[in-house]
Formats: sequence, structure tokens, C-alpha cells
Amino acid sequence: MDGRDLVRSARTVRAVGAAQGWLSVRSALRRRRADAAGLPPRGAERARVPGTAVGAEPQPGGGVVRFARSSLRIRVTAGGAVFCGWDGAVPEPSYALVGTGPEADGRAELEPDTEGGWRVVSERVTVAVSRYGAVEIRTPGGVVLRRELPPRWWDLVPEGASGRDAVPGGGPDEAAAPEEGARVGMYGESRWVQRSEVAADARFFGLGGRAGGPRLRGGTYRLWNTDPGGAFGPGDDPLSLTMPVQLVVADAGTHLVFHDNSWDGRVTLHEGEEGRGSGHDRAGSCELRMDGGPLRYWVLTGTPARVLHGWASLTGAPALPPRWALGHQHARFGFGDAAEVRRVAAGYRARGVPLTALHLDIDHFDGHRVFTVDRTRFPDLPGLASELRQEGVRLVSIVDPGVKAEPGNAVYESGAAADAFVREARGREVRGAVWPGEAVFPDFTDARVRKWWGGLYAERLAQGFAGVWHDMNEPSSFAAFGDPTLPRSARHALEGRGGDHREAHNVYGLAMARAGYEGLCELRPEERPFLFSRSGWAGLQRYGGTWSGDVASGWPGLRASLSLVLGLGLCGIPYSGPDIGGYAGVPSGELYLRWFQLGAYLPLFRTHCAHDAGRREPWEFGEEVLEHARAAALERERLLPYVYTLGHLARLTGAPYVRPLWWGAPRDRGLRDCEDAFLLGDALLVAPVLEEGTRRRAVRLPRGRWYDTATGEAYDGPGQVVVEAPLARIPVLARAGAVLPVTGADGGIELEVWAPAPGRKGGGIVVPDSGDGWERPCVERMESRWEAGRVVVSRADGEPVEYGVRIRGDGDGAEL
Ligand code: NBV
Repeated sequence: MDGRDLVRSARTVRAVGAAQGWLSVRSALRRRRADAAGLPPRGAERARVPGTAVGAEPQPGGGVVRFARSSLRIRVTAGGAVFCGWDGAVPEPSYALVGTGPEADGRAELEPDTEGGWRVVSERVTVAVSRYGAVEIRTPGGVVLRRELPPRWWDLVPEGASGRDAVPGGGPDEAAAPEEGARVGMYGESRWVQRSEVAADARFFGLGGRAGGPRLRGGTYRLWNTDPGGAFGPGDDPLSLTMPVQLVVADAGTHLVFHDNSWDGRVTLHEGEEGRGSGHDRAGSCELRMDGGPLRYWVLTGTPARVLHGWASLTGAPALPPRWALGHQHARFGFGDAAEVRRVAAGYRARGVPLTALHLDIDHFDGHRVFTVDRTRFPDLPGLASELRQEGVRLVSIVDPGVKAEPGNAVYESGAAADAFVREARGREVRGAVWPGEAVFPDFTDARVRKWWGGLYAERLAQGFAGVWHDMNEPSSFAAFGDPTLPRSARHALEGRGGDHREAHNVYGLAMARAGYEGLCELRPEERPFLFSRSGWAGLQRYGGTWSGDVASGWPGLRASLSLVLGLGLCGIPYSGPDIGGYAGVPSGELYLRWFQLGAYLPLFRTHCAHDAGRREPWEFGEEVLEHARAAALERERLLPYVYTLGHLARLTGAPYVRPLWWGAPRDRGLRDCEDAFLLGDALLVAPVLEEGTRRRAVRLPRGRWYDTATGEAYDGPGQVVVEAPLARIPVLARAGAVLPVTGADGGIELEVWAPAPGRKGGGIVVPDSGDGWERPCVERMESRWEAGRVVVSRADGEPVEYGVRIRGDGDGAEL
């Protein structure tokens, strides 16, 4: 047990209480025993590198380059994405990709170069392979964006092989090339490492949800979804949602790399250094070490918008939340009973603070058993739900994967009858410990089990819930020591291929989200599901969003929540948000308010906390906080048509609602390093207050004119300005020329237009509300410009503008 384990287990015992304490000891012991019996001993290993190129076979979009001891498949797709698969790895099967992967670019061909290597030249990217297996990804102009050095594997030496062949952890030997089709290493246990170099000025982002970002500093980041076991801060890593997705931004261009491999791994990043005039730059580098699984990856290049679009085409369009899920929501662990839920809803109403949903945590279950209700405290949940619904408040339910293992628990019995639970290698059900006590875990990597689980959401719908919130699905199982999850040796169906938890762990939450999403689609086909999940992996956005998890209350936790939302958006998961006020610990009124003000500009706008962390209703912090929080929530309501439009744009283009300042200007190095502000869509720049006592702050502006939306003052970027940030609000700046849909006085859409800078034009998109079903949205493109001394707004398609228009900034009236 290392120091981190000790801290985690102490936190676990504190969080779960003594009653669960002994269960967590038993579950940890069981896990250790299961792995001792069920995992193959590591044994002797043989190191291998590709060796020299010996030939190649062209195929559509690229081909296969053969090396003495491996092979590399390259495929450039019609959209310009590059696939590289070593040792026979192909894009499928994959938990991340949609469909069968994109089509090859028929015009891209594999051709020999003059130095014994090969290359594929396409319109958008060039892939060059050296004779020793280094791969360069170059722009069409020939600039190298990334150089992958030849990989190295450590293959297990099959039992009975001659001792001479075995080189435990040693240097590469003359091992034979793995056979094509045999996919050695593809789902197997060869460890591997790959080093890459990027430009000296490159910055790294992504790797899923990281609390210490959004810019990922040099250091090692683990790829293993982990319940931090208590509240976390910026220094805690990994958290619940990791993924092998890196977004690298440099002067030479932006690229995204995705290693399609769900095994445990570690990414070590080194930011480069520029030679300060000496001309000797130190390249940035990245090293990926995986404990097993295929060495296959995708690279997407272009502007950030293009790259994210390509990523969404590869892994699926983000689900569009229903409109109400873009409003202010309130959750609490420990609501108590139906009367308290009513009291909280009434409190919001009485104080004029908008509220669209209340979230019920595990305490509304009967003894923490998933898919049950404590009828003493919630005697008529459907009645409560419909009563609240009439006031415009929906109920959202937590759903945990751990099922209490006890006879008489209907969910356990039906799951056991369906053989739905994960088993140890020796055949017994894996028994862990979670909130209801001893628990078993559905194997969501089995289509049959997903179907069974999805059907259980009928009970939630019958109780009147409008959406679900998946928790504890790293999967988390309390452990007094060691890794708080299932045994690595636990068996999983893995869509019929069979395998163990080493491969299934990171996709467990993703597969659970699929089960829930598909179940809800089938049970209530007329409505889009609302689902968000603590854990997940590449592709989670197809089913829903995520949230910060148990971020610690404190100013560092506030900063961490912004880092998580920005980083996840760059990995393709646009819908997320923090527990406003922090999950554990009691925030000061000022901290709560600053968190609330930030949350009002994030996709998931939700107050939430632990049962012992005070309250998060805005009136609990005094009159002044209430007044300013109300203003923030009302502003969110006013911006709802814009936020809803951003949801549609995320679905159509993969662009996250919340973007780093460098989104449209990745070459601006100052913006690349700016982590305390963000763009909400194209139109707004939000500069939250992240430090105690701040009443004015510096804001770095991208190029162009920006208006302080509170004072109307215009600033010209690029550059840095100091703006007022009184307790009443956080600074929000609007881009000159922006046209954004907001809620007008009559409740319908009104266009807010920020005057373009003189001689300039602007525009924006409007997607009017088309209900919570599946209707095809209509996308209206608006343009703004100066004409004869007035700001004029028109539709790009020539149709008349049907909304009221309000010009702000320098304009003096509108002409339609
Ligand atoms: O279900 C209780 C909590 C929940 O409130 C929180 O949002 C999750 O992140 N859950 C974790 C279980 C662990 C609480 C210590």
C-alpha cells in the first residue's frame, strides 16, 4: 500500500462510515485474492522494436508497411483523419468509434520515399514513416506537427519458450514479426511505450477530466478512471473520467491524438522550451506507456474547430440535452424527505430564483438500493413529481451500478437470473462494497446486460423522474486498501470477445451510459434522454454529459471545476459543470457566490453538496448573496436561447459550449496560457472571479473589439484590460458584431446584437426551440453590419428576421 492508498482509504472510511468500514476491508481482501488467483503471472518478457522496413502493400487511403518485427497500417480517411495501427491493429472493434469508422481517402496513396521509408500524401495531411518506424504527421506545407518515435513492446514469453529468448525488461532482440491477423498485442498483454515529440512552443490539453489544467503541465497523468474517495482539489489525479485524448496546440498547428486503447496507462508530458534567442529549442515530448491492449491511434489536424468536428464525426455527435437541463438545477445528498423537497422548491419560487430541476440522491432509495424508493420518507414520489412539474421543476434521479446482493432485492434477483453480474475468473460473482452494503456489478460490456439494465429505468420513469445521474461507475467499490474498484482479473463479455477488467475498467461508465441511454430511448421514445455520468471514456457524449464529481469546497476547487469543464469539452464532452459551492466543506458566502456566478455560464448549472457540507440554497448565505445569485440565475435564463443554440451547435459541429480563449486564435501564445477566462460560444467572453476578495480583474482579450456587457465600454484586443468585477457580477464581454438569441420580455426569442467595429461585420446563429423530442432543428444564420450609420441585422438566407432586435454597443437603432 503506497501513501496515496493510505490517504484514499482513510478518506473512504471517513466518507462511508464505520458501518461500511469492515465491508471495505473484506472487499479489498477479496479483490486481492481474486487477482492472485485470476491474473496470469507477468513472467518473462521479451522487448521488441519494429526493426527496419522490408516492404509495403498499398491499400485504400494508405497501406501496410512491413518491418522486420512488426507492421504498421496507415489509413487516411476522406475527412483527413489519420489512423495508425501497429502489429495488425485495425480501427474496429472500438468503444469510442461510431459505425465502422470513416471511409478511406481513395486518393491518398502509400509511396516510397528516397530514404527507405514510406509516406502517404493527402490534401490535408502527410504521414511520413521512416525506415525504422518513426511516424511524422505533417501539414500539407510540410511542417511537422508530431513525430512518433518507433514504439517498443514487451511481449510475454509463452511458457515453454527457450530461456534464451526471455529478456525481462531488457533490450530489443530478434523476436519474429507478429503474424498479420493474429493481432499479437491487440487485445493481449504486451506492454508498450511510445514517445512522441511536438514543437517547443506546444501546449497540451485534454486527457479527460483533469483538475490541475486546463493546460496540462509537465508530469505524469494516469489513464485509469478513479474515484478519488472524498473531495478532490487541483492536485488530485486521476479522477473519474480519464481518456487517452490529447489536444496539442502550437504555432505550427493544432492536432488531436487519440490512442484507442482502454487499458491502464500513463502519459508523461514535457512542455518544450524555446531557445531564448540561442536558436536551440527543446522540443516538447510525450510518452505513453500502456499495460496492454492495441497500439492504434488516430490523429486529427487543422484548426481547433476542425479538429473537434473531426473528433465528433469519429466518435459521435454529442447528445442534445432537453432544454430544461440547460436551466438552473439543485441537488443534495440528504434531502431528507418529500416535505423538504417541496420546501426547497417553494424557497426558490418565493425568492424568484429560477429552478428547472431537483436531483434526488441515494438517500431517497430504500436502504441505498438502486431502483427503489424509501416509501416512509417519499410516500408518493409520482405525485410529488407531477406537482413539481406543474411548477416547471423536474426530478432527476441518481443511479448507481452497484446492486445490493441479497435475496429479496428484485433488481439483484432479476440480474442474477439473467446472469448479468461481473464474475471472478474462478466463476463467482464479484462482490464489492458500496452504499447499500455488499454489492454486485452488472457487466455493461455485454449487450444482453445493457438491455436488461436499460429496462430497469421503467421504474424511474414510473416514479416520475425526467432524467438520470449516473454515479460510482468508475466503477467504485470501497476498499480499505489498494485500488477501490473491481479485481483486475474480473471477467467481462467485452461484446463477445471476452476479457478482463484491465480492459473493461475504463469503458465501464461509458457502457453503463449506453445502457441507460438506450433504455430511456426505448421506454420513452418521444423525449430525448437526460443523462450525465461521473465516469466515462471517449464517446460518452453520444449518451450524455458529466459533472465534476466531489470537488472540494475552497477557492482551489473553484479553479479545478473550470479546468474540468474546459478540458472535457476539448475531449469531445461538451456538457458538464461543477457542484456549485463545492461538494464537501462549507463555502463562505463569497466563494459560493463566485462559484454560482461561474456556474451560470457553464452547460450544467447545478448546486449540489454532501449531507454534511451545509446547504447550497442561495438564500442560506444572506441577503446580499441571494440578490446577486438571483441576478446570475436570471441572466442564465435570459441567455437560455443562446445556450440552447450552443447545444445544437455542439451536436452539429462538435464545438463545445465552453471554449478556451485560444479557440479562434491558437497561434496566440498569451491566450494559450490563459486559464482564468473562457468563451461561451463565439459571442461571449466570461472572466470568472477565482480569488477571494477580487473586485476587479485583468482580462486577456483575443483580437477584435469587445464590450463589457455591464458597462458597455468597448475594448480593442488583442491585449489585456482591467475590468470591474464587483460582488454583484463577474465580467462578461461580448464580441463586437455578435448576434445572440436571448429571452425577450414576452418570453420569446429576441436578438441581442453587439455593434460591429466600424467597417466590420458580424453574425451569429439562432436555433429556435423545437421541443424536447427529436425534431430536426432549423438553423438560422444572422448577419450584422453597418449601413448608412446604423447597425443592420439580416438573415443570411434572405428570409426576414422574425425576432425583436436590440442593438447594444455603439448602434443607435436597427433596420431590418
Ligand atoms: O450519492 C452520494 C454521492 C453524490 O452525492 C455525489 O455527487 C457523488 O459524486 N456520491 C458521490 C457517493 C459518494 C459520496 C461520498
